[in-house]
Amino acid sequence: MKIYDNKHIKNIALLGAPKSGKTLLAEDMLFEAGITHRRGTIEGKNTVSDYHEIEQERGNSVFATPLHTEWKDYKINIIDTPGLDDFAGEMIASLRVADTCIMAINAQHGFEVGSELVWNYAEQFNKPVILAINQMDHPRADFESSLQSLQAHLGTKVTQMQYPLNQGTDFNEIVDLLKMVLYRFPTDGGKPEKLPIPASEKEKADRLHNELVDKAAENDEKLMEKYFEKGTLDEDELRQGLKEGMIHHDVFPVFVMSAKKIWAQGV
Ligand SMILES: Nc1nc2c(ncn2[C@@H]2O[C@H](COP(=O)(O)OP(=O)(O)OP(=O)(O)O)[C@@H](O)[C@H]2O)c(=O)[nH]1
Ligand SMILES: [Mg+2]
Repeated sequence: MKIYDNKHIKNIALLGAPKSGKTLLAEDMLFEAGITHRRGTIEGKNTVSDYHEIEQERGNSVFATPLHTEWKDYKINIIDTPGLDDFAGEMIASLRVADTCIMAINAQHGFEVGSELVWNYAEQFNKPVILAINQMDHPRADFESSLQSLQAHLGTKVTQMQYPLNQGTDFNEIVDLLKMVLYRFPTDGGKPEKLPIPASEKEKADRLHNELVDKAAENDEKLMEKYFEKGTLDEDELRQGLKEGMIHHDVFPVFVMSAKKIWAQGV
């Protein structure tokens, strides 16, 4: 493995209510990065992260497990934390060292009691938080009510980056509001096709894209000036504004995914 300086090492903590899908997401991340060559399952008791006997017996994480991968010029440490409050100490220790947090939200339940407990800890550390609405493939997945529950609890800083086109068991399409494309995933997961947004979705996607541009511009005076000059912002400018917003806890971006089918793009 290459030697990395501190600037090129990033710690990402996976947080969320019990059973929201953090361990399975970690499993996907390792697989997608080519670190592993098969994806384990919780039921199969063979995930990389829940390797301890007690975790396999219980079927949930008990310890915060650091996992490692490389991306571009960075070493990424992924820390999979337990969602149960009994093991909150493990999560708090991970929050201390995290550069960014990804908080998994179960699309069946939205922002649930377990999410709130985790959020209260995360807020104390003031780290950037990405919200990932997971389990979009579940028959009871409900994106709109999950998003609304996030907005009700966390307010207008909740920033929609994507929405699913076909939630539920057939889920394989995501409209991405930053890139303004439709991602269609193959049945077994993996790399998606990038397609134009269908005409029937154009109006909705344009409206939500404009809201995203407003949000990005709000966080940076120079960007705001550019926005007034040009009437819009390009992808890099959007990323810059959103990044500023995330650092200052003014933006909590929301992505959609299925850890079970590795349909996560852009998270
Ligand atoms: N349908 C569906 N099931 C999922 C998905 N992600 C996770 N699950 C299931 O949800 C259950 C919990 O998944 P985990 O990955 O262990 O969840 P966790 O957040 O790590 O749970 P704790 O360690 O207890 O906090 C398992 O049965 C998974 O198979 C998903 O995207 N879709
Ligand atoms: Mg877990």
